[in-house]
Amino acid sequence: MADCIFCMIINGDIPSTKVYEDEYVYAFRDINPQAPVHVLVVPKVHIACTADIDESNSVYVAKAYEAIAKIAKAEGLDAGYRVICNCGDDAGQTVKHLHFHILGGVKMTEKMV
Ligand code: DGP
Repeated sequence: MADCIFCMIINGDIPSTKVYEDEYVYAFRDINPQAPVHVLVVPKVHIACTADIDESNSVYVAKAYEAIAKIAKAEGLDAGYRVICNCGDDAGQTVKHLHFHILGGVKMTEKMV
C-alpha cells in the first residue's frame, strides 16, 4: 500500500533495524521502545488490523507467531515476554498495518488482563 509506513519499511524505502525476515513476515526494532526488547512483527501483505483477518490471509498470522517464538528465543527472552496487537482507534493503533509488538527484557508490573 503506497502510503503505509510499514509497507515502505518492508520494501526498504524507509530504513529499519531488522531482526528477522522470512517469506511471510518482517520484524524490526520499534522506533520508540517501551521495554529493553521491543520488536515489531509485520506481515508482508497489507492487512490493516485484526478486523481484516480471514481465511485468505490468516496464514500470515500463524507465521507471525512462529516468528515471534524464534525472535524471543534469539533475543534471550527466556523469562517471558508480552505480545500486544492493537486494533483500531480505541486500542490506540497508530499504524494501520497489522503488527505484533514483542516486549521483554524487564519484569512487567502493569497488566490490563
Ligand atoms: P501501534 O500503536 O500499535 O500502532 O504501534 C505502532 C508502533 O510503530 C509504535 O510503537 C511506533 C512504531 N513506529 C512507527 N513508525 C515507525 C518507524 O518508522 N520505524 C519504526 N522502527 N517503528 C515505527
